[in-house]
Amino acid sequence: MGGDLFEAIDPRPARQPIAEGATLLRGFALADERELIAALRAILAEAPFRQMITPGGHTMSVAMSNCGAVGWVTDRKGYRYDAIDPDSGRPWPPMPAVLMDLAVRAASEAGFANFHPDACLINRYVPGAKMSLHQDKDEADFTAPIVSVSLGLPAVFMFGGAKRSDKPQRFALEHGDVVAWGGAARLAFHGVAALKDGEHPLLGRQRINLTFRKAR
Ligand code: MD3
Ligand code: FE
Repeated sequence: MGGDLFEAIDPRPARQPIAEGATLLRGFALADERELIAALRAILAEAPFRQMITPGGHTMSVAMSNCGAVGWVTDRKGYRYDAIDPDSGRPWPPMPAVLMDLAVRAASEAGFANFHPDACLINRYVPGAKMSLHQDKDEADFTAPIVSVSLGLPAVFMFGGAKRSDKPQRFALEHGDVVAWGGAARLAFHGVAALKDGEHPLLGRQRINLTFRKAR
């Protein structure tokens, strides 16, 4: 009864198909926000954010770290997944249960059963940081989805098509939003517009995005 009423007036439905294979779960991570942030702080104490270098020699505006069996890295030699953090020479911190469970539940909710991520890339955007249109192609198995979790300041996400030239649709990703990208969406071009300044009550002047991947 009351549920129907709220459904009628809530401008942000809980589950929104945004494209073939892509499902937006608004606020899905909110119930775990404090536990997620505490787990991230522990990971980042072992593997701090760093701005990596692209093969073309550019420093990325987004700072990155990883947890899990492997982590995504880039340097002058190329893009790849590696079990060792090149900054510390040690393995990446393991993926905490609170992160793993959230990713698996979100994938399942979006229709991707048996998601077994082995990598979580942690992206940090400060005001002005952006990510240009790209495809995620460094994983071994494109039948597995990628699950993304947005925390902190809102961002404008750009979701394009199979070709770089396909005009992207733009939509806002806010604190707590989770998206599962699989099927036809898995190899779509996508990016993030330059982060607008602001202050988030829990995270301050930044946006943190987690992407859970099956890399191997
Ligand atoms: C659509 N990160 O790390 S998350 C990336 O907000 C990346 O930091 C962005 O793109 C961020 O590679 C976007 C949403 C996302 C992630 C992977 C996708 C969308 C995707 C893979 C295929 C299609
Ligand atoms: Fe990506």
